[in-house]
Amino acid sequence: MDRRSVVIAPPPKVASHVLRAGPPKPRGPWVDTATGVLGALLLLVASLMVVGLPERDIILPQYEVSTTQNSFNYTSVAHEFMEGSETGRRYEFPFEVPVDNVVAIKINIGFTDDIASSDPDRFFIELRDPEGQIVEKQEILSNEIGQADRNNTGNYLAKPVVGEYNFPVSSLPQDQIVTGLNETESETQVYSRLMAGLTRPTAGIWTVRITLDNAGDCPLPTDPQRGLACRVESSSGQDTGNTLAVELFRYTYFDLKVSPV
Ligand SMILES: [Ca+2]
Repeated sequence: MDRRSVVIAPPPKVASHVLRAGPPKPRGPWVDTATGVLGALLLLVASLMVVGLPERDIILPQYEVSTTQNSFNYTSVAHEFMEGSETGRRYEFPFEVPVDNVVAIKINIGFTDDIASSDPDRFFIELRDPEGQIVEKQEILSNEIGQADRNNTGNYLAKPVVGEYNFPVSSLPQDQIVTGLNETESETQVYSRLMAGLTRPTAGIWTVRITLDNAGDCPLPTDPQRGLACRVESSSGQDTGNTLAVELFRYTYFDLKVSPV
């Protein structure tokens, strides 16, 4: 028997694969672009949802608000003023103003010197509000000396005088466009809301206080012709007073007109 040596040899190596982590496969540039576009689209959709979803659109009503003016006239009322005492010199004409929101008061005051050839008369005029406060300032009303009558030598013709006074009381609101506070605020509610902020209390008794400062007497001898005529009109040479009239007392007040735009 052929003995052969047996060589014990290690088993042949078997090729083995070892799995190792390696660097990621490089991506192409289009992948990044696509991802970016997708992200932007998602963001856009999300944004649109945020804008579109919240409740529903609220459209508030709009109103055109314009200011209107109204006025009321008191017609002539007269009083006789006399020198000699404070009560004779002064009188207060009362006028009831039943509304708020007065913006202006106009007063016309007139008188005629009852001794045409005498020196001028002079009155102080004050408008006082319901609180008794003087409005603006004191005014002075005086007449001119009467003119010699061409058709009747020695006679003089008195020149009636009328003073017109405008007293501002408050400013006039401006026209405007107003948006409702909510969807259902009505014209009436807008009117009430605005008027609550604009109303100025003016209702009450207003007075025109007149004071006779001086009733001019007959002139000094420097004007003998007029002096002579005056002595015919007033033997004492004195002018003791005159009747004066508040010929017009007009108060103007505002209101609002609210209409849908
Ligand atoms: Ca006079």
